[in-house]
Amino acid sequence: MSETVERKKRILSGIQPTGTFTLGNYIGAVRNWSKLQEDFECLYMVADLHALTVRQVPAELRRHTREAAAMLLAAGIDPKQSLLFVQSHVPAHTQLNWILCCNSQFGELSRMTQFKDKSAKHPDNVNGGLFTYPALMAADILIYNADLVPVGKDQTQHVELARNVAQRFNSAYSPTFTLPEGYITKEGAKIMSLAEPTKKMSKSDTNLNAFILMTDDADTILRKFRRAVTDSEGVVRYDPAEKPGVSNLMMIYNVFTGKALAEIEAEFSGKGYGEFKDAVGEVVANALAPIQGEYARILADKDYVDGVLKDGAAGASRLANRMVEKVYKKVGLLQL
Ligand code: ATP
Ligand code: LTN
Repeated sequence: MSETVERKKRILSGIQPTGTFTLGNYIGAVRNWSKLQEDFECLYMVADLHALTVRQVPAELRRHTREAAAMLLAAGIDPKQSLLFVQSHVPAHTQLNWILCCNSQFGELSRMTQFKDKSAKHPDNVNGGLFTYPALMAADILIYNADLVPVGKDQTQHVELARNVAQRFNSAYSPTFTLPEGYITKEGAKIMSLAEPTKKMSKSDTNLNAFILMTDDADTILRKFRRAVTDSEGVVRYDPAEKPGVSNLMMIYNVFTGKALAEIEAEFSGKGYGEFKDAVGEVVANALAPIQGEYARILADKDYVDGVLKDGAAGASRLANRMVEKVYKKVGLLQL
């Protein structure tokens, strides 16, 4: 990847290796990543440092990190087109992080809903990293001058913060960072929990029926959808406020079939939720099957995955180190 004046727009995104990816991660983020590779210069990252903001079992974090990389490759990230790397393999991110921490305000960090949610979820471990999480995420983005950041809706607040920090730095020193924008698809920007459809589907949910994992087999997928919480009306109708469960399932069906919501309503008019849920389960199982095949194949070749990550880290480091050098100079750190 060379930096020319007339460069393609650049994309950066990341995902935490906090567990196996869910259908929410796939629909909201990962599914779009491979599609963007043609038109953009893409960097995709396994955000292992961010995962440490919640206590992790070391051996599991290591395993999940490699699995995350394998899943991204299975989902269509092409290492010939894009850079795929692990966050901690590019130390420049943490070097820039400190500078951005010093340019982030306590007030703005306190307003982040993810911080509030995760503090409530882990009241015994409200650590400094959890609080400054968005400054590290800003470093991930700004270090590459990324133009667009494809994420699910829950991450828009963090991308906004990165933009504000960039703007603040640029005006305090001199134009340095590109102002990034979130890139959020209309469909499936927020897939909800199957057990509590007013909450986002999350891979760290303790209720195993809340999510579909990318590695779930067809029977498990069908079973989880059959159990999905709906309502007592018995009509397949899109109304996220009144019918969050059914609307969530309709959105998932829409993503994989391309059928409009009105078309889905017509298709299941007069039919019960049982038939509808089975139809959703089937399209999801069919969509995931080829990815799962690829995933098993790729994961079995550890050397290949590690080789991709090494190349990715080398390519990303070249770009990132240049930016850190520039920033350190601008803020007045002595260069010898
Ligand atoms: P955790 O449960 O550990 O917080 P998570 O499942 O929320 O993890 P992240 O690693 O934080 O996942 O997010 C990776 C990407 O997936 C982000 O772009 C995020 O916006 C997106 N994403 C996560 N959950 C959903 C969801 N339910 N619907 C749509 N997009 C989602
Ligand atoms: N915070 C993100 C993961 C993440 C990320 C990034 C996303 C870390 N660094 C940079 C986009 C750009 C999350 O999904 N929770």
